[in-house]
Amino acid sequence: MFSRALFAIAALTPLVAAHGALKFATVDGVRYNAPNPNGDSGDFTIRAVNDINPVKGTDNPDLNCGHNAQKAALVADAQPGSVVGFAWANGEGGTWVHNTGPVMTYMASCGDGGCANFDAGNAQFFKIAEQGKKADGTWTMAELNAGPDATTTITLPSDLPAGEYLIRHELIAMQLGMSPGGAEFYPACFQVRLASPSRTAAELPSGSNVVTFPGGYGDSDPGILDADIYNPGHDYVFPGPPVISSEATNPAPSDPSADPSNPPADTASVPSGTTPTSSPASAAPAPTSGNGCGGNPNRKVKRVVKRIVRQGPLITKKKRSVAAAAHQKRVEQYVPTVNSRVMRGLKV
Ligand SMILES: [Cu+2]
Repeated sequence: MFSRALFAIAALTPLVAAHGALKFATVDGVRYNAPNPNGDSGDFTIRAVNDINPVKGTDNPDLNCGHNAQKAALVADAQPGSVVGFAWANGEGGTWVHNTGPVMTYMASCGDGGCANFDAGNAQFFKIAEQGKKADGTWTMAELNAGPDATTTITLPSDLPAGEYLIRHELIAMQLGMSPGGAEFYPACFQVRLASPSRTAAELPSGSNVVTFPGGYGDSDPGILDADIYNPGHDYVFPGPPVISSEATNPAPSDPSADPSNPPADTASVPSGTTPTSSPASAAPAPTSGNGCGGNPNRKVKRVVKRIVRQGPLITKKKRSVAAAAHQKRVEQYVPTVNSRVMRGLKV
């Protein structure tokens, strides 16, 4: 009994550090803490989740707002064009570890009843921002690796009807995304009240701009199943609907960097002040040895990962944590070798 308990703790500890949850959001610099995962859901604006593990599978009901997400009692005040930041923590409240994959943000009207009573299963989500791979080859998600309170930021649209909205913010950690079912989804829902729009338009997006979760993604969609995710020359394709067009989320036509035929990956990114200052030598994805399931897997790792992922849907939750621990051990074993080769410019 005793040794079994010890084994369980030993097996779980690195996993706790490897995954995580939304830690807080900011609106124009005002901070709104998220409830602790599994903790008191109390008076918050962010919906409480009860698990720091990733949501797996695009038909999973928890793809909506996270594991067993509970409605929050409060809403945060926001303005059209407000800058909203998101900080993620690992399972111990420390720095987020994953660095490969998209950061996407959706909104949905909570309707006349307000967000405190709103069932997100019915939410008509439209995408307001997608942030992926940057010109230097690193991902926006990696900015979260800078420290425990590092944020990524987006700008709210300026032309939505006034009212209460769910902001569904999502990281997809893609380090296992080269195999079916490997993508790790981390969704979180933040309840805001949006003041009157700064421009007239004030209609909710509709039609093909709108999706539900689950429903908005498929397991083999580009950007969710992506064999080339670690290929430096690979153009990442975001899953889900297009980003709605608005002054706030698209560069004005006069912007010389704007190219309508090739929208920038960092559509709604604004400087957050927490971007790590990186030397040119660190332009490649940061080595993540000891960081749980991150890193640049080589073929051997890919094979192991493939096998584990294949087992995923068939095995029980308990067995899954054992399989994940085995996967992690193997990744930790191989990633330092692969990274050191990558750093020295050798073939992997
Ligand atoms: Cu993880």
